[in-house]
Amino acid sequence: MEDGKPVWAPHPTDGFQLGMIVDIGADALTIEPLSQRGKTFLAPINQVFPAEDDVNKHVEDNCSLMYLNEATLLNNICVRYSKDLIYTSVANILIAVNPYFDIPKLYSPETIKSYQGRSLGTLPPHVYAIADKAYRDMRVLKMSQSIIVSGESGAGKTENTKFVLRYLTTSYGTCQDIDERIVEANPLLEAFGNAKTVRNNNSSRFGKFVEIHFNEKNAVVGGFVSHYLLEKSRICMQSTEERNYHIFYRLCAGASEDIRNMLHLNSPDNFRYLNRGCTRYFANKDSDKQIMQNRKSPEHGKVGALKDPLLDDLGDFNRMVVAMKKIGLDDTEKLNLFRVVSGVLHLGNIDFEEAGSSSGGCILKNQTSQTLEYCAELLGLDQDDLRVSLTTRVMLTTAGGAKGTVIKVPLKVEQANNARDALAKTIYSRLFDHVVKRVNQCFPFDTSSNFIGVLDIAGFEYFEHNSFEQFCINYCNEKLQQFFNERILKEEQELYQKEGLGVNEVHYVDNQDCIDLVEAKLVGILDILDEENRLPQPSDQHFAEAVHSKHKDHFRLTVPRKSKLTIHRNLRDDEGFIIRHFAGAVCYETTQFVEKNNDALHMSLESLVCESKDKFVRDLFENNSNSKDSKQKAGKLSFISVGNKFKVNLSFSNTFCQRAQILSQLQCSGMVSVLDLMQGGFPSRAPFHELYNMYKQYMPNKLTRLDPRLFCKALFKALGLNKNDYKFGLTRVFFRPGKFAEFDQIMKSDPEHLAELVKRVNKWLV
Ligand code: AOV
Ligand code: MG
Repeated sequence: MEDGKPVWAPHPTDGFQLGMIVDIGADALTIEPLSQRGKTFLAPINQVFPAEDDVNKHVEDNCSLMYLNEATLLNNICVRYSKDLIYTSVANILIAVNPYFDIPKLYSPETIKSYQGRSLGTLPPHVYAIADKAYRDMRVLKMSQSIIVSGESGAGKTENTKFVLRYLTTSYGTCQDIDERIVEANPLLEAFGNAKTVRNNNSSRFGKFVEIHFNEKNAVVGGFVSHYLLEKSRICMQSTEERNYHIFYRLCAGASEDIRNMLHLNSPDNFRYLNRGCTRYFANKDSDKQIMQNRKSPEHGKVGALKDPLLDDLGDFNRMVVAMKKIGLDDTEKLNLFRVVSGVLHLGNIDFEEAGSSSGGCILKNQTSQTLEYCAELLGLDQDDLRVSLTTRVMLTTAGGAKGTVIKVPLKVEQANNARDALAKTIYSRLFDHVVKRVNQCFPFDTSSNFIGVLDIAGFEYFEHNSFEQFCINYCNEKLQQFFNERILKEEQELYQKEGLGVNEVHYVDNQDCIDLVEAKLVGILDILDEENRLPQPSDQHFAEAVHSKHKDHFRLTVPRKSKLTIHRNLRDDEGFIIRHFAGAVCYETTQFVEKNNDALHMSLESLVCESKDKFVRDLFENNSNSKDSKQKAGKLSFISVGNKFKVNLSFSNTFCQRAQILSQLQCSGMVSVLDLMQGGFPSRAPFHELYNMYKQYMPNKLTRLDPRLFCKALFKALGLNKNDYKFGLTRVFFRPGKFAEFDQIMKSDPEHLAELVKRVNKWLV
């Protein structure tokens, strides 16, 4: 930082502000803000950064700025955002800012065409450029590739994932039918697996890995979707201002009169599973265009409003039906799905009250209502069997003989409520499994050489109240961040070392301790919770105490301050814990952790649905090995850990431009560490033999007789490239940010220019 040059100094809401250094102290600088001449403030030295000469200038690749630091990164992204340029690259990584409205032509077929076959860096940063790089790398390296999308809830992961899929199928597909199906599978998956949350009107409540498969000619042949744990608790309860899965409301809003009558549907207000999240049914009459325009208003961030003008259940229903048709679902299959969805809704309306006898059991409330009848009819069950199974549990006693005797134990009201909800959750999640399976059947492939995979998970979340769902989702994001750290920061540095480049080490925050806190054997929070679930009388409070006592001085774990928990809910301190995640501290309330961690369904209910008269319902359960498992455990109150399922699944290796928030997202995502690395690093690289094969056709014989390493050395010398722009490692050349693209362009320039080049090489060789 030089005298008289402006610097970026911290600002509470904007992240940074421009100022001049007026005095230098031992560990603080005195800064005079440019916006408030005459006033000064102190700023820690390590939080003040040099600014670019022209702060209104912006660059496509952040690495080509003169100064690489978090302040210039933030400013670059914000200047670009103000011009509707939402994509910015940092070497090979793409940053996307959510615009919350459709930017004209940004994703048009013409734009798709323009990115095909173009090297990264030759066109403005775009998610299409990343998709094309993955494709070209797959072709050249003959290896499958993966694209990982990360970011907070609402950041735009799912939207960008869809753009990648559309780009690849449009550009490299040959069978229009398959291509269309890969794209159209999304509206269907989202209908069943996405919901409105406080952070995102279309929040993914499951993780997915979508593979697009290619044949040996590198043309799209099919696709495959793997899904990770759907958030099941949402089926029975939602937080204030949140909704259940889209499909429920869409079906109520859009089903024809006939279907409505057949499924006994009416307004969502009448269903317990829909009317408790406080969001009332609301069919939007605005046209789509108006909806999109609304998104740009400052109100757009308030997605939690009761009557959400951004949701259009009727229109979405119609779009979903079109998608179902396109992927090949016939009317019977469609009706099967709708029937089970309605069955779950009616199941939720079954109420219980105390039996009033000495049995301590319960009976159905409003015996005269048709709820039980509707539910039984839609799910193909016998009414009486359903009633009995919901209010009693079959137990196997082992006393008095090896074989044991079957007895029926009456359930208390609360137990019956739990049994009902467990049944609803199981049915719906089996239905979701079926939807994914069905989707996979619609783009089958016989042979596949390689695939490009896109990972889209539920993003990091922190609400006013955070529960087990947020805990699982944030743990998942913690794992993904670790993958990023390892893949980008650790491996990159190891490579520099191996190739002998002598680049300074960059430090980054390792989050292994946080992951251990969650998943370590015995002492990890997940295992403590499982342990609690196995106790004869598990309690959320006892669980929280156990967590605190096992991790007394853990850097990542603290007891919530009184105010945090007690303000809203009269909770005590010991009914929660705070975890310091990579993306910020989150206070979890442990009420219901135990209940939500248990996926078990009573045997009597399980066998009831397994023997449904409805073949579709029966199949949902039959094709699943889980049900066999729990049959073997007959009688025992089985417990199936949700948390552990999450753990197993994870072993994969809305804001405006509010600057301070964006800054924190950039810091948390590790982008600032990446910048530090890039500052002294060489993000593009190419093995000698690859460069040799790529360019030898243009070069004189004399040169091509050299071995690849010498060939490259000679070529670079002859081109007169700036020595600071590249480095020769042991097996490959490393380029400073943006320099490989420049080099590539020289090499692929017009014939005249090339002839001139060859002359120069010849001259140099002499
Ligand atoms: P997420 O996947 O990252 O959140 P989404 O991809 O669902 O977030 O984006 C949220 C909303 O932002 C979308 O429904 C769009 O309205 C809007 N949006 C995002 N990207 C764009 C874009 N490029 N152009 C226009 N609008 C966009 V979550 O699934 O909650 O973690 O669990
Ligand atoms: Mg999403």
